[in-house]
Amino acid sequence: MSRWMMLTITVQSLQRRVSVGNPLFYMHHHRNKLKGYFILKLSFRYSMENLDLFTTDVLDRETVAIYRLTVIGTDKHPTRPLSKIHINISDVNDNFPQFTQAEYRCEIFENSPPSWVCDVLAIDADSGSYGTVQYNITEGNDDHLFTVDPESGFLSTTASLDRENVPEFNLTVEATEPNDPLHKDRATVIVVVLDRNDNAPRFSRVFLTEASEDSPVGRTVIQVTSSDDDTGANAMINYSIIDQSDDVPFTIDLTTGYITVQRPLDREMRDRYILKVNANDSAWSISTDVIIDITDVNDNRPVFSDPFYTVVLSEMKDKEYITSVPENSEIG
Ligand SMILES: [Ca+2]
Ligand SMILES: [Ca+2]
Ligand SMILES: [Ca+2]
Ligand SMILES: [Ca+2]
Repeated sequence: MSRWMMLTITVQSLQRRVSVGNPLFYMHHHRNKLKGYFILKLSFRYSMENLDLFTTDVLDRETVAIYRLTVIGTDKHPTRPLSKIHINISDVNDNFPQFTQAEYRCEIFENSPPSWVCDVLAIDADSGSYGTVQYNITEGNDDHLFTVDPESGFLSTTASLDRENVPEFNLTVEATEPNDPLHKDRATVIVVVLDRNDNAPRFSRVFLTEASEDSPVGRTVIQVTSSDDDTGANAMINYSIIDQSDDVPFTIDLTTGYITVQRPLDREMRDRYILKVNANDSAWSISTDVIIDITDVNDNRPVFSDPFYTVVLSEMKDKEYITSVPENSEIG
């Protein structure tokens, strides 16, 4: 930016035609006819008439860096160019670096070796050293897991990341002019750590329950639950009953883990089931025992051990205990 600029053009052939105070000359800018930016004024110095060129407003090199002006006489030959003036606007450091975005969102998979994450870019409209930008991470990088190339703005990791430890980083990057640290801009870089299936499911507890032997088919006896530190599909668990040599009267729901009665139970046939239940997240597989004790209900009538019981009775006094009859039924 240059406030007032004066340029003297001596146009000898014009001297006789110039009269002070009249609008004798005008300027063309080669591109967009910025007529208002310059004005020519007549002056007398060293016994000569001169044309002085003045600016009428602030110039901005970052808007127009070069003016190509044509001076045309207006008295007799209006269209004949009398002089051409090229003006290069010299730069001053009047622009700050500016990031192209206030916030950058970047993604990287966890467990990746140190690698490129994304680019940040700040632009300083000035030229040369006035427009040079240096990048730096100023906040959110306490563990030095990230680095930014000071010249290119390439952001990369220095170590592999663990999504289960820190799923997202919030970095502040700064773009500074090396020669003027007060000329700077800041931006936020959100680094989202993408998940890999690097955690196996874990069962939530020991699974031990009782089921009454008259439980109807379809009744839920227990729910097998598990957790997985991963996220999304990497934490989707499928359940199944495995390694069952004998046929078990239970089934498990693939996704909910509900174990339900599949066939009628009979405690007198079998009073305990130990199911081996598997949990699978498509990469990892774990299993646990689920113990189901079958509890009794009074579902057996008493049965006598002998078809006949013979006792010899003498005359009874009043009431008298005669004998006990063994019952052959099982508990119940
Ligand atoms: Ca600058
Ligand atoms: Ca400038
Ligand atoms: Ca997992
Ligand atoms: Ca993971």
